[in-house]
Amino acid sequence: MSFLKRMKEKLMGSSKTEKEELLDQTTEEQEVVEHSTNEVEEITVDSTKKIEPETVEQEKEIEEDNQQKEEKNKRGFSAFSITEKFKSGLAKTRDSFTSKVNDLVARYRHVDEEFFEELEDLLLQADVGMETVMELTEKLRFEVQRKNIKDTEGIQALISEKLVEIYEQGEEDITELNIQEGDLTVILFVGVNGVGKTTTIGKLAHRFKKQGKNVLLAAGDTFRAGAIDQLQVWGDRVGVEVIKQSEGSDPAAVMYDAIRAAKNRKADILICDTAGRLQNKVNLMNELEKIHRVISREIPSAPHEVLLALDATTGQNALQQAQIFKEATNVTGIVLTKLDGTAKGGIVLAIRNKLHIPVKFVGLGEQMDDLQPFDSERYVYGLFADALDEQIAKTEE
Ligand SMILES: Nc1nc2c(ncn2[C@@H]2O[C@H](COP(=O)(O)OP(=O)(O)OP(=O)(O)O)[C@@H](O)[C@H]2O)c(=O)[nH]1
Ligand SMILES: [Mg+2]
Repeated sequence: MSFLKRMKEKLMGSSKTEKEELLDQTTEEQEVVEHSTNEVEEITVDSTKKIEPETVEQEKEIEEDNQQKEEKNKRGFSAFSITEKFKSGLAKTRDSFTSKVNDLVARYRHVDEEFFEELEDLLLQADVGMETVMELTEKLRFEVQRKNIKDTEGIQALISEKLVEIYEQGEEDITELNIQEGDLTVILFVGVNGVGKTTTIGKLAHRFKKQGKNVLLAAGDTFRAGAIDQLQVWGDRVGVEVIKQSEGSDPAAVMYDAIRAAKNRKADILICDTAGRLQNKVNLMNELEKIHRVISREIPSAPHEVLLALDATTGQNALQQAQIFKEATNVTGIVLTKLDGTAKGGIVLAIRNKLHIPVKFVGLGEQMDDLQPFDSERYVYGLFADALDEQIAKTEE
């Protein structure tokens, strides 16, 4: 099936995975409002709530709005659907990168060498990375020749399809977490200061809880003042227990306690926070090794996932961090945070190509539901949404 057809299915909510994932989503979206006093309050927004109209025009507007909502519900496509989240989370990248691509397509009516060269420049500016750019344009040149494509109209669909191919590299299910069904799964988070580890742990705990799992958190960042409290705030917000010791204690000892507690409480998932200080590589290796050792002494197959949090807004710097952590510990996946905060969302592709570690989740905002499993098709759709919408509409049923 072509990329456009698959995307159309995802947008219409008729594909199996979309439906399965929608079951995961609550129909009511929860919004978290953080007050300046640091108190946290949950507000439930009920999308079905009726607003009383004051004028005839208003009544008409509301009716149209309700019709649209109904239409979307019939298609199993809520306003907060996953695809929409990717689309809005990638708005900054789309605004800068994609509008330039659209501009390029408008300026060059015909696909020629100069068009490819300018396209390469644009991709490099979006942090896609040299290797990926070269691989992409090579594939494009080949397809253009094979299909005898002459003009640039609609080339965004071809670019999208090839980007997905490059990302997937023939592998399937690369974003799946290694979950031990019916047994305890231990997930360890690593990453430098401020990349979003603790926030992501909170969002992930929320996600698991919605799936009915029994979740426990381990406050392994005993180094930074306030880190334990910050995790506790998330624990309270999500409604999960946090296993902690006092500031300055040995993180490995916290892990030991947490695993014992998780076993006693028959928890399904234990998520462990760690300190973000990036000292020299030897210290980092020693500390992570110790944590690792304590965890696997209690459960030989654990940790089942070591997730490295990287901040998308740091660009190429994120790649260097990943390299260091990759050497220090067995990173099984990447969580790319703050993708909504950068215009250089192409970094996802560079990470995949350079590090060969799959991006398992992306952070698309600061709300609890803004952590999404990475989906290369939705990501690429998010990059080119407007141009693709037109072409998707043209594809036959
Ligand atoms: N816009 C946006 N902000 C995010 C996202 N993820 C995290 N943040 C913000 O990034 C900031 C740092 O997040 P933390 O979770 O404290 O980072 P950390 O890695 O635990 O930091 P340390 O504990 O200092 O190592 C917070 O203000 C978060 O709200 C995201 O996906 N999008
Ligand atoms: Mg933290």
